[in-house]
Amino acid sequence: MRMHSLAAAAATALALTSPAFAQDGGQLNVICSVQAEWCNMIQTVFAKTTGIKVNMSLKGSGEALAQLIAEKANPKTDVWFGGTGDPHLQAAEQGLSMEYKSPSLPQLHAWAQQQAQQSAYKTVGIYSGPLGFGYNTELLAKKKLKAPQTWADLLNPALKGEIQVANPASSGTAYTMVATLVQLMGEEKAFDYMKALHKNISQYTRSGTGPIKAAARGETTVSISFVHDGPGEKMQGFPIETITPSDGTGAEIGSMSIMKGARNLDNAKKFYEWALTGAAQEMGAAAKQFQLPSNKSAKVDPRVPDFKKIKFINYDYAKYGASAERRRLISRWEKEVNSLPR
Ligand code: S7P
Repeated sequence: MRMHSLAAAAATALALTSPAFAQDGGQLNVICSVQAEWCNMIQTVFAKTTGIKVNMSLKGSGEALAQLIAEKANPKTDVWFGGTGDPHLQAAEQGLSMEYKSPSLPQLHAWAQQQAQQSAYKTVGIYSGPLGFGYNTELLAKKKLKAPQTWADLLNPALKGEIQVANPASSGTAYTMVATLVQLMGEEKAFDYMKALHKNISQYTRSGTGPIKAAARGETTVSISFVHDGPGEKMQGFPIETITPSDGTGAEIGSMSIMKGARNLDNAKKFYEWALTGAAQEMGAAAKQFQLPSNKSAKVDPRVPDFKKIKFINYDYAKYGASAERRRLISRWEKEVNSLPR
């Protein structure tokens, strides 16, 4: 199926509410780590296109990796779709995912191909998105505060108890923040910074998307989040804006992997190839999620953050996607940051 517009993708998905459509192509078990609306859309459209029934389970990246480790001896998942790239690299390193070199790789941006190469083709980039801040414009105005522009701005004592970020032990988003700060400031300074930031944090949430939803709904003033999650909240009418820090930030390479021992391997490969097409990737924006698609032919919605205007660090995905480095940084964060009183 080739869809020509986001609207067509959305319309197709919405039209598929009939339980009567054929599902005789077997089944596929997918862990989906993007937000529910996108997961539901791909579940419906892929089933309609191929006749393959998709059993979909929704989990953030950190939780998804934990489940895949738990089911290693008896794999139940065929494909892991979406979620931050670091845990996909860890899954590759730990032998949880299988090598699959897609013929579609040349159609992808270099960063997505690089994610495949550095995992020995056990994962691939499907989207990218920058880390930054979300802020509730009404709460900021009420507090007579300016929007934060830099990482240092988050240390303003006026923001005490006003910032939410996820817990890096459970969230790929928050681990991206830790790895970004370490690369931006150097490890010692980054930990000093996170200790100071801790005083302003009201809550470390389990999932990475929680803080921007909380900021949108006025439950916190500022969030540290992927900025592509902002426009979807704004479209629901919430007073939320996003910004990337002017002193530099990191980006995720949202990834996809086929799991080793997949029980529905042929269907897993069909899904993987379909999910790499430009048309399938345009469903992200149709489902109000504004990551940059990895297929060069996918239309880029104007609400996708403009990467050319953002100051990026040169994120070392191989180093910070390694299990030992992730374990070390998270345990240091638990010991030196999370244990501090506020
Ligand atoms: O779909 C939004 C998004 O921010 O969520 C994904 C991911 O599951 C976040 O995982 P954590 O809950 O573990 O932080 C991101 O890949 C994606 O951009």
